[in-house]
Amino acid sequence: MTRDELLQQLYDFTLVGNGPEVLGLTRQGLDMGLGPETLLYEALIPSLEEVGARFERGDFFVPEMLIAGKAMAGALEILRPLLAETGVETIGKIVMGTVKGDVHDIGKNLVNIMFEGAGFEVIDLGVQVAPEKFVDAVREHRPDIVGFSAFLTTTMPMFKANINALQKAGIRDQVIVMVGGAPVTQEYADVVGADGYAADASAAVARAKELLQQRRAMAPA
Ligand code: B1M
Repeated sequence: MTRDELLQQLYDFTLVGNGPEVLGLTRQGLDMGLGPETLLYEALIPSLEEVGARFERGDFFVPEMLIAGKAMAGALEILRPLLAETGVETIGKIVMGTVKGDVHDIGKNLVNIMFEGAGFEVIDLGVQVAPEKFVDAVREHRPDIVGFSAFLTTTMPMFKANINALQKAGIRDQVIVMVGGAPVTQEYADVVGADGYAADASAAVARAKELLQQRRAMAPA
């Protein structure tokens, strides 16, 4: 099988949610020498985008979305150690979670993997995380950054609720707030008062490093 044929098959089997084929092709792709980023950005993620487009058109329903998501999540588990392969020292701590009311976690998990790969310690609170749980985690773990993911226009307002909860607890200034997720924009991040936004996992790492550097440069010696 050629490289292009493998990527096409990986795309097609993800689209129909065939988990065993997706796992097999992911392993085969790695054996062929394809990088984990190639498998992700040239097959797995475009396939899920197409799943979303079909759902919007009414050609796919929730079960199709679910099995495609599961197939992708399986592949991500194989790619995780490769993406997070790192010898670098811990450069910061981040608490991450998908906001209350939202069960999407593939994007968040990918961001976590890239953060780990860049040397961050990641504390993952999972999905449907309520504001008080974020507050408790910030108090307990004292992270440099708290990251909120939201994937639905209806759950994006939880960013503001989370930030309000941090403010009410008197700890808003102790932590950098980053937000992201498919429908989120820089403008929205600004409106809710987040410190940073990124459109994808690699950009999230770059932005986090930037914000951390700024914060540390401003901190009293
Ligand atoms: Co859902 N869903 N879904 N879904 N689902 C979307 C998000 C949708 C865009 C599909 C569509 O209509 N085109 C749509 C949202 C529309 C909107 O609000 N604008 C949608 C909908 C409507 C729904 C339901 C409401 C459907 C229903 O029940 N009628 C329902 C909601 C359930 C709920 O949460 N309460 C629902 C359910 C589900 C499943 C459970 C079936 C499944 C989730 C499985 C899972 O995550 N474990 C699912 C899936 C698979 C999708 C799509 C198809 C794929 C999502 C995905 O994993 N993408 C999605 C369509 C799409 O996104 N095009 C869709 C791949 C992933 C790598 O990308 O998630 O964007 P992404 O993550 C990126 C960036 O966003 C960014 O980096 C990530 C990696 O590069 N990022 C950050 C993420 N977090 C970040 C944090 C940061 C910085 C960057 O800083 C802290």
